[in-house]
Amino acid sequence: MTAVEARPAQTEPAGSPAGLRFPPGFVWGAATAAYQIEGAHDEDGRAPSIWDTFSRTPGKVFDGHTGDVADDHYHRYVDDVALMRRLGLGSYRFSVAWPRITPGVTPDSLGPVNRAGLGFYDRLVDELLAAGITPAATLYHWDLPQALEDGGGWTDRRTAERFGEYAAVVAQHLGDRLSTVITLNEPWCSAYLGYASGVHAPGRTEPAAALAAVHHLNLAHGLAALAVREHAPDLPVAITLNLAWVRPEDPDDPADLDAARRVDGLQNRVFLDPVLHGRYPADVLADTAHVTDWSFVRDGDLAVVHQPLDALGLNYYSPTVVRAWDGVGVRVEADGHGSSASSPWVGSGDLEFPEPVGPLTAMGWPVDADGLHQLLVRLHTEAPGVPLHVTENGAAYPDVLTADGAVHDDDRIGYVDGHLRAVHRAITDGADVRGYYLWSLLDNFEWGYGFSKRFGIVHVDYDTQTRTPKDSALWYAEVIRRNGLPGA
Ligand code: IFM
Repeated sequence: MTAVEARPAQTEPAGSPAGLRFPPGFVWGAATAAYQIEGAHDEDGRAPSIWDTFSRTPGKVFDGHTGDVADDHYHRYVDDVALMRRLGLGSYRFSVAWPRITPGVTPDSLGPVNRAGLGFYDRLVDELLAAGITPAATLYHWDLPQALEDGGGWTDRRTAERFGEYAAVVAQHLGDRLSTVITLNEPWCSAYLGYASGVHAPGRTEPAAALAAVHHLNLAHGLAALAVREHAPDLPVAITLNLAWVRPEDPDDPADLDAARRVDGLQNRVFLDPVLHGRYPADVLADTAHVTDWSFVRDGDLAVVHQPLDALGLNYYSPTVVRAWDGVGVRVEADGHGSSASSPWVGSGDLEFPEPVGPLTAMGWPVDADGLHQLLVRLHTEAPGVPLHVTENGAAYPDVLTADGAVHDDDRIGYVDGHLRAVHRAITDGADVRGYYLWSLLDNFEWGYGFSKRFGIVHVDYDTQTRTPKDSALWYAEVIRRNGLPGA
């Protein structure tokens, strides 16, 4: 393994002639999620999650793999933390697997706390702190206990209630040592990919259920924030959203503009508005009225969702271009009436997404860092006073471990460099961006794509579990050391 020595970050002011420097104290991190890296799927009392069930269902994961072993991080976390330290990471964002913490949870009862499951995160957090790395924990990164899905999953408000209780357990046990707790990761994916398009666990294709899931995820965030504040009052609370930078294909076409409004509503404002302002957007309620009457929103719920935030996390990968459906080809609305039941765009009306234009990553996602700048500036305006963190950003590319024992991933370096410049521009424009977490530290189980897509800055050989820092990891270590980018 390449040795990378951690050195203290420099702290020149942003815009210094010495190069592109970030503000003093800017947090440089990397992120992962439990099911994607931990493995140890049946150890120390862990119960099955919806992703265990889904990945075992033939045809659901592209290469037929599961997260049973993944990166075996559960057993290798000491070495993985040592690697983070050598890279000089200031912070590590990981997620806690709910099925390890209360494996006996049912829709009506949290069940006993599993000390062995908690013990893993105890040890991980202590190891991180000993390495000088601040631990930022996400409470939910998609691995819902299967027993809760059997009772309705996120379509049932009891799941939100149990989530609040689970959040209290984590806050009581780890709250004194975490730097931040993030309630949910990308609830858009949990709701729409899990319950409308069905490409994520639990694989349901029920548009009305997806909107119930949206609300219960929002409610879960609020209940968790309240629980954390009760049990760990000093622990900063955040939520991470994968917001879309939505652009109409033709900004002069009113139909395209309206399509962009509808996508913005379903992806961005249906989460931002209740969390930041305690209300659902009227246009989204109207657009989706033919799918559901939203009667799952009870009196008082929105006040619970609307908790003060100590930070807001943004995950950004690529822009979203949309146009009105031209009457030819596949329209994308999932309206519950059989038009396109496998679309995540519940009640969107007729719209479509043009073929993305390159350059593209291995996911087929266009590379356009402007969206990151635009979204950070928008969040700064919509959530004044709330510190922002880029909690995920990165790219999959077809990496090759070459004969020299390295991975020369210049394309990933270019991607991250461009996006860091966009973050820097947003800071210059006034956005209060405090940190950046690269997705991902390690190659890992990329959900429905299995192990076929590699997002890591560290290559993982899944047969031997050998970790090899890619060129991007060495480059990122240098960015961290300089607290900025070379040249401007
Ligand atoms: O791997 C995922 C992660 O779990 C959530 N955000 C997007 C990443 C890349 O698809």
